[in-house]
Amino acid sequence: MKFSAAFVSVALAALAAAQANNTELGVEAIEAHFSNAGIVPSLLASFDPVGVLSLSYSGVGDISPGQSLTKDQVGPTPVLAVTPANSTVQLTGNFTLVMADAGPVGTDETAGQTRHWLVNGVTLTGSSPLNVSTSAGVAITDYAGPAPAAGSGAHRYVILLYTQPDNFTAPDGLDTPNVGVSVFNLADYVQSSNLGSIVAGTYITVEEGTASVTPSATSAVVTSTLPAAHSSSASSTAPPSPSTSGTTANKSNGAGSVVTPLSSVFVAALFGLGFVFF
Ligand SMILES: *[C@@H]1O[C@H](CO)[C@@H](O)[C@H](O)[C@H]1NC(C)=O
Ligand SMILES: *[C@@H]1O[C@H](CO)[C@@H](O)[C@H](O)[C@H]1NC(C)=O
Ligand SMILES: *[C@@H]1O[C@H](CO)[C@@H](O)[C@H](O)[C@H]1NC(C)=O
Ligand SMILES: *[C@@H]1O[C@H](CO)[C@@H](O)[C@H](O)[C@H]1NC(C)=O
Ligand SMILES: CC(=O)N[C@H]1CO[C@H](CO)[C@@H](O)[C@@H]1O
Repeated sequence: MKFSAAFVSVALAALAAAQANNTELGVEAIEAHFSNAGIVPSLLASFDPVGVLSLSYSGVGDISPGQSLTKDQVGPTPVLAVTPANSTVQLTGNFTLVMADAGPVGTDETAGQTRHWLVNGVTLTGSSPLNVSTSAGVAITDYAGPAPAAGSGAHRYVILLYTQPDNFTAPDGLDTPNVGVSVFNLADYVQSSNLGSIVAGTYITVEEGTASVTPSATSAVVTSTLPAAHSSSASSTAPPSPSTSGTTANKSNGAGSVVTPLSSVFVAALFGLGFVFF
């Protein structure tokens, strides 16, 4: 009886630790996705988000990083929310929302990116997760669903939320609403306008037709190998046997996501502990 009580309390503590760090794991996972997909360092010199950006398309639901979607699926304006990494992360004030086409893996980003969405003065409302609200903002470029040229490969559409400090100054040409979709240079825009750091980000891939070029290979993200996956007692007893997420298959550039659901970590921990104690 003593053993089983200890077993249950250890298991519950393990579950609590695992749940508390779910967002921490999500932050590390998206960092790994951006590196594996070549978004860092070619589009962004670095990427240190302080939260997880969730993206949802009506008719599809929540999108996982790098998920491959069709032109039809990405037609409607998506809904975004931010889950801060922890309670010390304060997200108040104004933010800028950007969606840029980073092209297929291996694209030379110095040539610029097609801008699919740009809103200044975005606010975050509610509590964790915070809704990304564009209603009080200035929509420089309204959301325009990705429609890459047929045969041009799997384009990576990167969605980023930046802090927008008081000294933010919209550069000429992107300082009034209703500017149509066009090519800009994200890095230059961020620097010249005094935008702050990236709060959170994610990306999707959209491909039309069959690619005539073979994109550079990318590797999958295995969340069980990330540091946060080893920071709780639950995952330290879990075997490294991730299951493949059903929604992230990305045949075109191999940047699929491999995740270990926390519940399976917990179940594995239970079995591990049970084996020791009984
Ligand atoms: C909270 O999250 C931020 C951003 O990831 C990190 O820099 C900070 O160390 C975290 N603080 C705690 C107490 O975990
Ligand atoms: C957000 O930007 C608006 C102008 O677009 C400004 O009036 C407001 O003071 C800003 N809010 C904060 C908290 O910085
Ligand atoms: C946040 O968004 C959800 C879904 O769109 C909505 O149901 C909820 O009322 C929103 N909350 C706030 C505080 O805006
Ligand atoms: C703009 O404001 C931010 C935050 O207050 C500050 O860190 C930055 O140095 C300022 N940039 C310029 C060019 O003044
Ligand atoms: C939010 C939270 O409880 N985070 C914890 C995650 O785990 C680390 C230990 O690896 C703690 O230091 C954090 O406080």
